[in-house]
Amino acid sequence: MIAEQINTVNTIPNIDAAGHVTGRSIYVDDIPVMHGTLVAKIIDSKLGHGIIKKIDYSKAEMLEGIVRIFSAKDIPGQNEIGGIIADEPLLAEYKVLFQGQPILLIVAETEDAAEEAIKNIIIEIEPLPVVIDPREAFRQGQLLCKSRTFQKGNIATAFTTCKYIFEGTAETGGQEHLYLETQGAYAYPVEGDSLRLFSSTQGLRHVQETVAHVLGIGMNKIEVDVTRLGGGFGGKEDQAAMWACMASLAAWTLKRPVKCIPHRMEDMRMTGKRNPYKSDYKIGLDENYKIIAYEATYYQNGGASADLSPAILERTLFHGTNSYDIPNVQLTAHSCKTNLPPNTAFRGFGGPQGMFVIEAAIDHAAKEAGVETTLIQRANLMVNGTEFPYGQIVADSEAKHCWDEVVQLHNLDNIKQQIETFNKENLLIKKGFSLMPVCFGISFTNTMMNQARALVHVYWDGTVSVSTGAVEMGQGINTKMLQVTAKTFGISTKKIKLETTNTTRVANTSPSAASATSDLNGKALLNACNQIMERLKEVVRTIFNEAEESIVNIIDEQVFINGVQKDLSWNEVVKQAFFKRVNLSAKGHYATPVINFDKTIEKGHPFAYHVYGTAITVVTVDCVRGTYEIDAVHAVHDFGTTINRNIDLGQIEGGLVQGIGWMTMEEVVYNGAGKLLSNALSTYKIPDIYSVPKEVNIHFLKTEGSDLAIFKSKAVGEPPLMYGIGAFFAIRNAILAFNPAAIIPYTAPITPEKVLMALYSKRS
Ligand code: LUZ
Ligand code: MOS
Repeated sequence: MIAEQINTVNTIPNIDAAGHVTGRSIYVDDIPVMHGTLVAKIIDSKLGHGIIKKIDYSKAEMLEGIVRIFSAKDIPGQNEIGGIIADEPLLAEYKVLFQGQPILLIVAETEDAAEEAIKNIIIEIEPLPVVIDPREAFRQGQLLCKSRTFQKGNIATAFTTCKYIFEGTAETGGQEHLYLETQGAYAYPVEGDSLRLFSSTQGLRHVQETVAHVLGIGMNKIEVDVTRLGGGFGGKEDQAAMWACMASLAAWTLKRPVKCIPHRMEDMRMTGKRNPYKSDYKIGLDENYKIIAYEATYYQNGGASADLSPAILERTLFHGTNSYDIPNVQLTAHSCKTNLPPNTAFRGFGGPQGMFVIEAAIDHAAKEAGVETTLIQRANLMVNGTEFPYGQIVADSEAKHCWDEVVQLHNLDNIKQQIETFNKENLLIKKGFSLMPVCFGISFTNTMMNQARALVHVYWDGTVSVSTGAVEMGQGINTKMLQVTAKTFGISTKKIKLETTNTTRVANTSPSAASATSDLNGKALLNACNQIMERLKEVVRTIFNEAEESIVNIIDEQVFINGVQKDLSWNEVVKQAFFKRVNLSAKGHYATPVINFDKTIEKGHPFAYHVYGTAITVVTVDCVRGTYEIDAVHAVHDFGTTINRNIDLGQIEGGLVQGIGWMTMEEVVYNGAGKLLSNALSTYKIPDIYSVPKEVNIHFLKTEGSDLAIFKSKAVGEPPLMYGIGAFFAIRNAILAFNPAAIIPYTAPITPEKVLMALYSKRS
């Protein structure tokens, strides 16, 4: 019965779909504005590093339509923001550390007035040297936080026993989030020196507490409300706070409604992106290509302040060995302080950066040893019972299962044969392929963050209101929460309304991030629904004079006792409960059990479970032009028991294409002065309909799923992004088919320009 219900609920479409295609979905800029709403615009630094000598806005402030110009001195509370380390001034006072750093906030009646005023502001900055390279920052001792090392076995002695040892470097670039909806916030004063704040944020608590600190007041005076986001991808996990602080500072001081929403180019130059990494690796193998030792040092480009970089650094370490079982490992990570906007969370959160390095090391070893990369990959996939470098014992490994299934389903031998034949027959077009295994840990690496709450009201007409701490950002979380509620109550989804995410209904939320939103909020919601359900069952037993052991169910809104249908509907039970003065509301709480991590020894059991998968990527490279196409991606993915097949497939496809974009075409470029050159969609290329794989096949691995996943439906947000790494290696292999002596550094993205250079390069 339960299984059937899951299946019927399983088919529901994303409840936001109709609103999105008809333009009725409400984003921050669609909220009806109050009378007298002002606009806030940020004046940002045009220099990458320097000492502020003079700021003069006296003339600008006198202009028509200008209400007020705020500088650091006008902040009533604390100027320093930052979720992990408070090291980032909201408005720069003495120094600027990056181009795009906010210095002043203009509040005006209209945007035009603000633009006019900007021309009349004088800011003098004495330039200092700009550092944008993480290795250079490291040499200068510029670090954002303590460096960390994960260790297993003993690499020093292990390397002495290896038959093959290879060393090299690997680099991955940044990535612009390019959420369709830019950052933004709208704030207005309410009674009691309080604020109501609409923010495009993944993390309501962080916005609420940051605004409270900046204003020097309690969190209880700030109500944050989120309808939905037009995408986040990590870019609004912490960085939404800055825009919220700007709108709030003005609204609270002026006692007027204020909107602060940047244009695309302002958003692109002022916000941080995925952390670029430069890394060193050393890999040692025995005569059977078993990896005996692996050493990596990661230089993370953190930007000018810590933001989430320390946590991202940590996840790089957690995923440094991807899906491989390696007995001796040493991974060291440095978070380097550079004169760039603070880099931040981006789908995968440092995991992809770490995985690229081990894949590069394995590919390097294979090419030098003269064997196929896939041979080394397959020979080292982990199995249950082995230990991750951070101490967690592998208990749920589907690594070989996924690999073998995709190899068999898509007949890898046949693919290889076809590619070989094609490459023999074509002189100037070459194909290549790769396999990319993925193992991603599910839970915030910071154990404390793995908690959530939900508030459910059953109104006495039988309709239901659901609030959770989850933020809908296009990933379909509201649809999944609707399914959890409908299934638990045994009622139609039509009876249920998903409310906005709001700090007065659900407090102290963790951000919707780490792929953990459905699990954490779903389990909290399940807990709330079950509390109400137990009370309703008691009401039913009373009505029918049934003993406590009798089993009450509600299926399709009808009451069953011990499997026998009664003449009593959901609506009637709810009404009866209300008459009997039974509480029809509940607050659910969930904290992931089992998990722990001890940073002093860098060991523990940080993840509730892991998600596995393997993708085969096939590409075609035009060896005259350096352009390429992704022919196909075939993946076997571990969904557990999915509760919504189509939404999960959408997450896989979106993640995959975003990963391919990061690896192949998205190139964040700053010049030596720290100026963002890829500052618009004309200079920053993301995958479009023409650059997606021609064919995508996603297979659902048949597994049970984990009890720590909501209804055993495993987390799906971030893991598929890493399939995109396969595109890099497939393109690299196609280039080698054209020119076996090509020099192709492990430097992503592998743009068409780089492909062209590599095609005609030669090892000396
Ligand atoms: N955010 C965070 C994340 O604060 N901690 C994490 O472990 C994490 N992982 C993935 C994405 N966002
Ligand atoms: Mo994220 S990188 O899960 O906000």
